[in-house]
Amino acid sequence: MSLEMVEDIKEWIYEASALIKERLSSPLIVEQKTSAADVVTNVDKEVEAFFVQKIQQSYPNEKILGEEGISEPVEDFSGRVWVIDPIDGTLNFVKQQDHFCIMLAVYENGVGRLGFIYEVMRDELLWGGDSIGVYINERKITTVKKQSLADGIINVNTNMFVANSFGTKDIAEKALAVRMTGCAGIAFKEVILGKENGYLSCLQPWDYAPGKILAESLGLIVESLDGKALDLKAQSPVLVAGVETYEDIKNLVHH
Ligand code: 2AM
Ligand code: CA
Repeated sequence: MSLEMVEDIKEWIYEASALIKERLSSPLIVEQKTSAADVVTNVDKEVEAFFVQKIQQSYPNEKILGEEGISEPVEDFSGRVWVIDPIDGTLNFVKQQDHFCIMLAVYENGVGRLGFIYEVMRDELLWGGDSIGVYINERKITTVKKQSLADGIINVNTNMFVANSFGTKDIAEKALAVRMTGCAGIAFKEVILGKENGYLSCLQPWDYAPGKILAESLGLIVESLDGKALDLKAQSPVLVAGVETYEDIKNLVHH
Protein backbone atom coordinates (compact mmCIF):
# COMPACT_ATOMS: atom_id res chain seq x y z
CA MET A 1 0.00 0.00 0.00
CA SER A 2 1.47 3.38 -1.02
CA LEU A 3 0.40 6.96 -1.58
CA GLU A 4 0.73 6.27 -5.30
CA MET A 5 -1.93 3.59 -4.90
CA VAL A 6 -4.22 6.11 -3.17
CA GLU A 7 -3.78 8.52 -6.09
CA ASP A 8 -4.44 5.74 -8.64
CA ILE A 9 -7.66 4.74 -6.89
CA LYS A 10 -8.90 8.34 -6.66
CA GLU A 11 -8.27 8.84 -10.38
CA TRP A 12 -10.21 5.64 -11.24
CA ILE A 13 -13.11 6.71 -9.01
CA TYR A 14 -13.37 10.15 -10.65
CA GLU A 15 -13.23 8.49 -14.08
CA ALA A 16 -15.92 5.97 -13.08
CA SER A 17 -18.08 8.79 -11.72
CA ALA A 18 -17.88 10.66 -15.05
CA LEU A 19 -18.86 7.44 -16.85
CA ILE A 20 -21.88 6.92 -14.55
CA LYS A 21 -23.07 10.52 -15.05
CA GLU A 22 -22.76 10.12 -18.80
CA ARG A 23 -24.79 6.89 -18.72
CA LEU A 24 -27.60 8.66 -16.84
CA SER A 25 -28.62 10.34 -20.10
CA SER A 26 -29.49 6.97 -21.73
CA PRO A 27 -32.12 4.42 -20.68
CA LEU A 28 -30.83 1.88 -18.12
CA ILE A 29 -31.16 -1.89 -18.49
CA VAL A 30 -32.47 -3.01 -15.08
CA GLU A 31 -32.48 -6.64 -13.91
CA GLN A 32 -33.90 -8.05 -10.68
CA LYS A 33 -31.58 -9.97 -8.32
CA THR A 34 -33.08 -11.40 -5.09
CA SER A 35 -36.18 -9.13 -5.01
CA ALA A 36 -37.86 -6.24 -6.85
CA ALA A 37 -35.90 -3.85 -4.62
CA ASP A 38 -32.58 -5.63 -5.23
CA VAL A 39 -31.56 -4.70 -8.74
CA VAL A 40 -28.55 -4.44 -11.02
CA THR A 41 -28.09 -2.37 -14.17
CA ASN A 42 -25.83 -2.39 -17.20
CA VAL A 43 -23.97 0.52 -15.56
CA ASP A 44 -23.14 -1.49 -12.39
CA LYS A 45 -21.57 -4.16 -14.60
CA GLU A 46 -19.74 -1.67 -16.82
CA VAL A 47 -18.29 0.20 -13.84
CA GLU A 48 -17.12 -3.02 -12.14
CA ALA A 49 -15.48 -4.14 -15.42
CA PHE A 50 -13.79 -0.71 -15.60
CA PHE A 51 -12.28 -1.13 -12.10
CA VAL A 52 -11.23 -4.74 -12.76
CA GLN A 53 -9.40 -3.64 -15.91
CA LYS A 54 -7.67 -0.72 -14.12
CA ILE A 55 -6.58 -2.93 -11.20
CA GLN A 56 -5.33 -5.70 -13.48
CA GLN A 57 -3.37 -3.17 -15.53
CA SER A 58 -1.61 -1.47 -12.60
CA TYR A 59 -1.59 -4.28 -9.99
CA PRO A 60 -1.56 -7.57 -11.94
CA ASN A 61 -2.38 -10.96 -10.40
CA GLU A 62 -4.12 -9.59 -7.31
CA LYS A 63 -7.47 -10.82 -6.00
CA ILE A 64 -10.63 -8.84 -6.75
CA LEU A 65 -13.94 -9.33 -4.93
CA GLY A 66 -16.61 -7.43 -6.85
CA GLU A 67 -20.34 -7.44 -6.21
CA GLU A 68 -21.16 -8.31 -9.81
CA GLY A 69 -18.64 -11.18 -9.87
CA ILE A 70 -16.79 -10.17 -13.01
CA SER A 71 -13.40 -11.45 -11.84
CA GLU A 72 -12.31 -14.87 -10.48
CA PRO A 73 -13.97 -15.84 -7.15
CA VAL A 74 -11.88 -14.98 -4.07
CA GLU A 75 -11.26 -18.12 -2.00
CA ASP A 76 -9.39 -16.52 0.89
CA PHE A 77 -8.11 -13.15 2.06
CA SER A 78 -4.39 -13.89 1.97
CA GLY A 79 -2.30 -11.33 0.08
CA ARG A 80 -3.92 -8.20 -1.32
CA VAL A 81 -7.66 -8.22 -2.03
CA TRP A 82 -9.53 -5.42 -3.77
CA VAL A 83 -13.22 -5.16 -2.77
CA ILE A 84 -15.48 -3.29 -5.19
CA ASP A 85 -19.08 -2.13 -5.11
CA PRO A 86 -19.43 -0.32 -8.46
CA ILE A 87 -22.77 1.26 -7.49
CA ASP A 88 -23.97 1.06 -3.91
CA GLY A 89 -27.64 2.01 -3.69
CA THR A 90 -28.61 0.80 -7.17
CA LEU A 91 -32.34 1.21 -6.49
CA ASN A 92 -31.71 4.89 -5.67
CA PHE A 93 -29.57 5.14 -8.82
CA VAL A 94 -32.46 3.78 -10.93
CA LYS A 95 -35.35 5.60 -9.23
CA GLN A 96 -33.73 8.86 -8.09
CA GLN A 97 -30.58 9.26 -10.17
CA ASP A 98 -29.18 10.34 -6.81
CA HIS A 99 -28.09 9.00 -3.40
CA PHE A 100 -25.70 6.29 -4.57
CA CYS A 101 -21.98 5.68 -4.12
CA ILE A 102 -18.95 4.07 -5.70
CA MET A 103 -17.08 2.04 -3.06
CA LEU A 104 -13.69 0.40 -2.98
CA ALA A 105 -11.60 -1.17 -0.21
CA VAL A 106 -8.10 -2.64 -0.13
CA TYR A 107 -7.29 -5.52 2.25
CA GLU A 108 -3.88 -6.99 2.99
CA ASN A 109 -3.86 -10.45 4.59
CA GLY A 110 -7.37 -9.89 5.91
CA VAL A 111 -6.59 -6.44 7.37
CA GLY A 112 -8.46 -3.44 5.95
CA ARG A 113 -5.90 -0.86 4.80
CA LEU A 114 -7.73 1.64 2.55
CA GLY A 115 -11.38 2.61 2.13
CA PHE A 116 -13.09 4.87 -0.42
CA ILE A 117 -16.75 5.96 -0.47
CA TYR A 118 -17.63 8.38 -3.26
CA GLU A 119 -21.08 9.97 -3.24
CA VAL A 120 -21.33 10.56 -6.94
CA MET A 121 -23.98 13.30 -7.23
CA ARG A 122 -22.39 15.35 -4.40
CA ASP A 123 -18.82 14.91 -5.62
CA GLU A 124 -17.81 13.92 -2.10
CA LEU A 125 -15.02 11.43 -1.56
CA LEU A 126 -14.54 9.95 1.90
CA TRP A 127 -11.22 8.14 1.88
CA GLY A 128 -8.33 6.99 4.03
CA GLY A 129 -7.19 4.21 6.33
CA ASP A 130 -5.54 3.49 9.66
CA SER A 131 -2.06 4.62 8.56
CA ILE A 132 -3.04 7.81 6.68
CA GLY A 133 -6.12 9.10 8.50
CA VAL A 134 -9.58 9.84 7.10
CA TYR A 135 -10.47 12.69 4.73
CA ILE A 136 -13.58 14.13 3.13
CA ASN A 137 -12.26 15.47 -0.17
CA GLU A 138 -9.15 17.40 1.02
CA ARG A 139 -10.27 17.99 4.62
CA LYS A 140 -8.95 15.70 7.34
CA ILE A 141 -11.46 14.35 9.88
CA THR A 142 -9.97 13.86 13.32
CA THR A 143 -12.88 13.29 15.66
CA VAL A 144 -16.50 12.17 15.47
CA LYS A 145 -19.05 13.94 17.67
CA LYS A 146 -19.97 11.79 20.70
CA GLN A 147 -23.71 11.36 21.33
CA SER A 148 -26.10 8.91 22.92
CA LEU A 149 -28.86 7.14 20.96
CA ALA A 150 -31.53 9.50 22.34
CA ASP A 151 -29.61 12.60 21.28
CA GLY A 152 -29.29 11.97 17.56
CA ILE A 153 -30.48 10.46 14.32
CA ILE A 154 -29.91 6.83 13.39
CA ASN A 155 -30.06 5.24 9.94
CA VAL A 156 -31.59 1.76 9.50
CA ASN A 157 -32.39 -0.77 6.80
CA THR A 158 -36.09 -0.64 5.89
CA ASN A 159 -36.67 -4.43 5.98
CA MET A 160 -35.03 -4.74 9.40
CA PHE A 161 -37.15 -1.85 10.70
CA VAL A 162 -40.43 -3.27 9.34
CA ALA A 163 -39.70 -6.80 10.67
CA ASN A 164 -38.15 -5.42 13.88
CA SER A 165 -35.28 -7.85 13.30
CA PHE A 166 -32.67 -7.71 16.08
CA GLY A 167 -35.05 -5.14 17.67
CA THR A 168 -34.29 -2.54 14.98
CA LYS A 169 -37.71 -0.85 15.33
CA ASP A 170 -37.43 -0.73 19.15
CA ILE A 171 -33.93 0.73 18.82
CA ALA A 172 -35.10 3.32 16.25
CA GLU A 173 -37.91 4.40 18.58
CA LYS A 174 -35.37 5.25 21.29
CA ALA A 175 -33.44 7.53 18.92
CA LEU A 176 -34.29 11.19 18.41
CA ALA A 177 -35.18 10.37 14.79
CA VAL A 178 -34.66 7.69 12.17
CA ARG A 179 -33.69 7.80 8.48
CA MET A 180 -33.73 5.08 5.81
CA THR A 181 -31.43 6.19 3.00
CA GLY A 182 -31.15 2.90 1.07
CA CYS A 183 -27.43 3.28 0.51
CA ALA A 184 -24.91 1.76 2.91
CA GLY A 185 -22.10 4.05 1.71
CA ILE A 186 -24.08 7.22 2.47
CA ALA A 187 -25.11 5.88 5.88
CA PHE A 188 -21.49 5.08 6.82
CA LYS A 189 -20.50 8.52 5.52
CA GLU A 190 -23.13 10.29 7.64
CA VAL A 191 -22.03 8.41 10.79
CA ILE A 192 -18.36 9.15 10.09
CA LEU A 193 -19.17 12.84 9.52
CA GLY A 194 -21.14 12.91 12.81
CA LYS A 195 -24.44 13.76 11.10
CA GLU A 196 -26.00 10.48 12.23
CA ASN A 197 -25.18 8.45 15.35
CA GLY A 198 -25.46 4.93 14.03
CA TYR A 199 -26.48 2.62 11.20
CA LEU A 200 -27.98 -0.88 11.22
CA SER A 201 -28.34 -2.99 8.09
CA CYS A 202 -27.91 -6.49 6.64
CA LEU A 203 -24.89 -6.03 4.43
CA GLN A 204 -22.62 -7.89 2.04
CA PRO A 205 -18.84 -7.49 2.46
CA TRP A 206 -18.60 -4.93 -0.39
CA ASP A 207 -21.37 -2.86 1.26
CA TYR A 208 -19.46 -2.42 4.53
CA ALA A 209 -15.74 -3.04 3.73
CA PRO A 210 -14.65 0.57 3.03
CA GLY A 211 -16.97 2.04 5.67
CA LYS A 212 -15.61 -0.33 8.32
CA ILE A 213 -12.00 0.63 7.56
CA LEU A 214 -12.80 4.36 7.68
CA ALA A 215 -15.08 4.16 10.74
CA GLU A 216 -12.62 2.09 12.79
CA SER A 217 -9.78 4.47 11.87
CA LEU A 218 -11.76 7.15 13.74
CA GLY A 219 -12.57 5.01 16.78
CA LEU A 220 -16.13 4.10 15.82
CA ILE A 221 -17.35 0.55 16.47
CA VAL A 222 -18.34 -1.77 13.59
CA GLU A 223 -19.79 -5.12 14.63
CA SER A 224 -22.21 -7.86 13.69
CA LEU A 225 -25.49 -7.74 15.65
CA ASP A 226 -25.52 -11.55 15.91
CA GLY A 227 -22.41 -11.48 18.11
CA LYS A 228 -20.27 -13.30 15.53
CA ALA A 229 -17.12 -11.84 14.00
CA LEU A 230 -17.75 -10.06 10.67
CA ASP A 231 -16.99 -12.51 7.88
CA LEU A 232 -15.86 -11.10 4.52
CA LYS A 233 -17.43 -14.07 2.76
CA ALA A 234 -20.99 -13.69 4.02
CA GLN A 235 -23.85 -11.25 4.58
CA SER A 236 -24.03 -9.92 8.15
CA PRO A 237 -26.31 -7.71 10.26
CA VAL A 238 -23.92 -4.80 10.67
CA LEU A 239 -23.96 -2.04 13.29
CA VAL A 240 -21.75 1.05 13.11
CA ALA A 241 -21.85 3.62 15.90
CA GLY A 242 -19.82 5.68 18.31
CA VAL A 243 -19.23 4.11 21.70
CA GLU A 244 -22.13 5.89 23.53
CA THR A 245 -24.76 4.98 20.92
CA TYR A 246 -23.22 1.51 20.59
CA GLU A 247 -23.70 0.83 24.31
CA ASP A 248 -27.32 2.07 24.14
CA ILE A 249 -28.05 -0.13 21.09
CA LYS A 250 -26.34 -3.24 22.56
CA ASN A 251 -28.75 -3.08 25.51
CA LEU A 252 -31.75 -3.07 23.17
CA VAL A 253 -30.71 -5.72 20.59
CA HIS A 254 -32.97 -8.81 20.47
CA HIS A 255 -31.23 -12.12 19.80
P1 2AM B 1 -26.50 -2.35 -3.29
O1 2AM B 1 -27.32 -1.26 -3.86
O2 2AM B 1 -25.03 -2.24 -3.65
O3 2AM B 1 -27.06 -3.74 -3.57
C1 2AM B 1 -30.08 -0.68 0.75
O4 2AM B 1 -30.68 -1.51 -0.13
C2 2AM B 1 -28.60 -0.95 0.95
O5 2AM B 1 -28.38 -2.32 1.31
C3 2AM B 1 -27.77 -0.73 -0.29
O6 2AM B 1 -26.53 -0.22 0.14
C4 2AM B 1 -27.65 -2.10 -0.92
O7 2AM B 1 -26.47 -2.23 -1.67
C5 2AM B 1 -27.57 -2.98 0.33
N1 2AM B 1 -28.06 -4.34 0.16
C6 2AM B 1 -27.39 -5.45 0.55
N2 2AM B 1 -28.12 -6.54 0.30
C7 2AM B 1 -29.28 -6.13 -0.28
C8 2AM B 1 -30.48 -6.81 -0.77
N3 2AM B 1 -30.59 -8.14 -0.71
N4 2AM B 1 -31.47 -6.06 -1.29
C9 2AM B 1 -31.35 -4.71 -1.38
N5 2AM B 1 -30.28 -4.03 -0.92
C10 2AM B 1 -29.26 -4.72 -0.38
CA1 CA C 1 -23.94 -2.51 -5.69
